[in-house]
Amino acid sequence: MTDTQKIGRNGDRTAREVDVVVAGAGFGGLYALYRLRGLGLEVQVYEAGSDIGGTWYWNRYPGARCDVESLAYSYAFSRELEEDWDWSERYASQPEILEYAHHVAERFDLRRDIQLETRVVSAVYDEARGRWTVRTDRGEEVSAQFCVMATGCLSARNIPDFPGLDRYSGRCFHTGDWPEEGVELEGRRVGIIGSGSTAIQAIPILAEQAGELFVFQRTPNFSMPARNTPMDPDYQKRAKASYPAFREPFVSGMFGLDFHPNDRLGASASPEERNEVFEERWRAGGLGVVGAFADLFVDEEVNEAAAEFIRGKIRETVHDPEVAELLCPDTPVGCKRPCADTNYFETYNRPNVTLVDIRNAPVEEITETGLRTGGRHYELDCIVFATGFAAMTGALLRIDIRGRDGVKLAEKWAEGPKTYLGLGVEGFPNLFTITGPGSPSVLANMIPGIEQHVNWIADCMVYMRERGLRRIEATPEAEAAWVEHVNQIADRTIYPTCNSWYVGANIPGKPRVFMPYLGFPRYVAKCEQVVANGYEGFRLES
Ligand code: NA7
Repeated sequence: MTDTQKIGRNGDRTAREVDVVVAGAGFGGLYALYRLRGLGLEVQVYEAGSDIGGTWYWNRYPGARCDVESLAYSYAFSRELEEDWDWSERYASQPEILEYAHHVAERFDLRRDIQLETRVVSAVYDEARGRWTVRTDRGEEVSAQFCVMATGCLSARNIPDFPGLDRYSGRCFHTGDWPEEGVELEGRRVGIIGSGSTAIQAIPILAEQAGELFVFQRTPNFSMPARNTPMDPDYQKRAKASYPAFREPFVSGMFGLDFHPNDRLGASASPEERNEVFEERWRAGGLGVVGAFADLFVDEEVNEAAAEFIRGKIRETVHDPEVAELLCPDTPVGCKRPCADTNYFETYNRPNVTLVDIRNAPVEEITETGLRTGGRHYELDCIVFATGFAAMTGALLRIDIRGRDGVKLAEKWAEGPKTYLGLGVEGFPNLFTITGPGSPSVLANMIPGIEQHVNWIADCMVYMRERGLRRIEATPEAEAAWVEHVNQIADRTIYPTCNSWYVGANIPGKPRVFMPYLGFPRYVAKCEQVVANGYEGFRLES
């Protein structure tokens, strides 16, 4: 028996009762614990990893780095925290972000309510009691009034079902589960499958470490130089002196990101003017080219101008014209997640790097000693899977979540995720999802997105407590209208036109639905309006 269980009056085991179970101790779970504990609630956090940090704990691959400026990719809830933490680079590396998560946990004494190496495996709603029974892979059971799923948007790893994988005798790793002790690659023949933003960060470093590197690319991606630099102390000081004003552009633009959105329309600019703007943003570094014009995501011609500008840069950089062409994407810019890199395209000029185009010749099999594609066998000492995640829904669906009448979340979402505001699900009372599908999540700066969600949930719990309400659930009408609205907004843009993980296209058989909500400020306004109207769209009961 664990300390989360006790003997009931009849000698049976009864689950420990808490107010809230939080699944996940990444940035969402940490802040949820801080806020909800601050309300006097008893909170139990379970974390599958052996440390806190979520995404930034698991993604330890070489080159892992955030492509949102570090000063903006940080919590805003505590002035003291803002003051006492200094970032060392414009874009923080994974170790530094993890260190920041540790600092937050120590500073606010969070660890005592977090149980590590414990995965939530099921959450079942008991309608009679109005409580959730949560079970873990350690066999523990706890009963909670609320469940807060802080399970992350990009945490359920995708390793494609390549034939023969089990007979491979070399070492293989998914970038999202990189060994903590690192991997010795010197002199080795390394293969990496994938060319998304993870691979684009890892490839330049792997190429330096490995004897030979083979990149197996199915779809090329647009990438822009990050131009990362050590943090300028004056810049950091100025930002901190008026932190809310510094953060403002990161939350007020459509994406809540440092795209530095331009109000100007590309359609009314000449080709020369457009190129000037693209060039200026390319030189500044980061993802700014994507925000070059207000119509870049809706006007195909403007988008194509940006695409051709970046293709021009790839052709200038990569010496071998055939390799350069293979690296030029033919999708609209931004339609798949845009990437920021350090020496990505330059890496293809190294003599130890080979680009293998597998668009028309998929990986046929993994053999004992390597990989076969296009009729050729590649001997490899190590295979790196940079093959992404079952984005947005994967981490939720691998938990056996059952709501009212025993309905499984997996059944409810068989045709794609359905939520109200990406916060609540009809049929699943008192269960909240942080940055869930239907919320801006991956199309916004994650940390402000998390803070906004946690604050909304905490305020909702206060509202319920003050009125003696014990149950909150999205109504079917509000949920259906929201799902339709999320898709209507996306359909006005280029987003649904390509096979991205935003639409679930990276996972065979996953329903094709655009999952994130586009427009962080509009979303925040909607959440506020829902509250102002007495939690409109939710049914509240005592
Ligand atoms: P992504 O962006 O999903 O990239 C995964 C890559 O793996 C991508 O290039 C895929 O090609 C490729 N892939 C996936 N399955 C296969 C198979 N079966 N064969 C060959 N290639 C395959 O994941 P990342 O980890 O790079 O980035 C995820 C997010 O994490 C990132 O956007 C940040 O927000 C943080 P495809 O494009 O599907 O043809």
